[in-house]
Amino acid sequence: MPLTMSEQAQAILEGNRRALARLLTQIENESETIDETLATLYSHTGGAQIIGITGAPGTGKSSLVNALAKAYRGQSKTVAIIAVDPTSPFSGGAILGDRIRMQSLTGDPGVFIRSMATRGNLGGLSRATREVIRVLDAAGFDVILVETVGAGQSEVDIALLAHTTVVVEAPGLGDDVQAIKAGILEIADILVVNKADLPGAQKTRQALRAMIDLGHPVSRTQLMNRYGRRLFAVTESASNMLWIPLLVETVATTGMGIDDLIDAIDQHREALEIYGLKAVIERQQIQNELLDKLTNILVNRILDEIPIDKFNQLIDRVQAREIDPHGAINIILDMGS
Ligand SMILES: Nc1nc2c(ncn2[C@@H]2O[C@H](COP(=O)(O)OP(=O)(O)OP(=O)(O)O)[C@@H](O)[C@H]2O)c(=O)[nH]1
Ligand SMILES: [Mg+2]
Repeated sequence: MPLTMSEQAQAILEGNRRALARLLTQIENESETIDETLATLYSHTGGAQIIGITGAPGTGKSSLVNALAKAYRGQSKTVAIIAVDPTSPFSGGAILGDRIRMQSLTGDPGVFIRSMATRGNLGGLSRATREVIRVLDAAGFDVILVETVGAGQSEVDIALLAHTTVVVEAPGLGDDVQAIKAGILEIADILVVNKADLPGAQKTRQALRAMIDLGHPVSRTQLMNRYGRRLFAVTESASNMLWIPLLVETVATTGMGIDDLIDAIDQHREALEIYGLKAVIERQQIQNELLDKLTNILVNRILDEIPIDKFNQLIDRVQAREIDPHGAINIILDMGS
């Protein structure tokens, strides 16, 4: 017999992994029957440390996540891992590869692993990722590691969802300096040169070091302003925090440098707390989500009022240069009211 909403939330709060997995599937399928469960779980969120791990394909993100998870388990922390693949509409391949690399973690009840891929649009994936993180937070995981392939918007999305963002680079992925994208300094709290055992690691490290030294550190609040409106005021202390990305070298496959990486993540977390930025980040996330949800609802409400052929006629008229797009919007808003 299916569980009622409150039974479902209760089971998840009590650590029932099957109930948890079922809810995550419902989130991915955009099920509309879970609102009540999510509302119940929401009051139990806020305890998890959320760490984003991003970077180009094959740099060793999954191997690093695996090594980090083991290290956190060594500190008796529970760990949830989300592998997000924005480039693939099928999670099968991603799951298979990650399962193999994370094999050593399976069987440990203190670790929970989940893969997600795009079903439709990227916006849907990032919305689902946000809900999945939240449910795992409510389920009581101490650390949530979110792996995502560095691919434009999804990279920025994860930087805005995580407390700490780790950007992974590795030697041997084409021309070292060219392979490093200009935007990463904006989202990276920590830069990792993984595969430090391979030739060329030193070149990669030097290129990143030069970038950090030349770059203009961007405060977290500036980053937020760039990618979304901020409607609320922040304290001077929070807006003054300039964080220069820490550079760490690792060999994910042997565990070399993992302690340094954990140390760097801890330093970043402490800095967020000292400057009062954790609360600011959370406020920004809540605001983004409210605006995002509101936009969705209002757009759908207006579109529901308009017959599809009327909408198509407007597109025809804009294309024929009879009216401009702004004029078309005014007509739509008049029709809806
Ligand atoms: N030599 C060496 N190989 C590594 C290291 N870390 C990872 N690898 C290898 O690099 C390959 C890719 O590692 P993954 O951890 O799957 O990389 P990823 O970034 O998660 O890859 P995608 O999720 O496909 O983007 C695997 O064959 C790993 O064994 C390292 O530090 N040194
Ligand atoms: Mg991976």
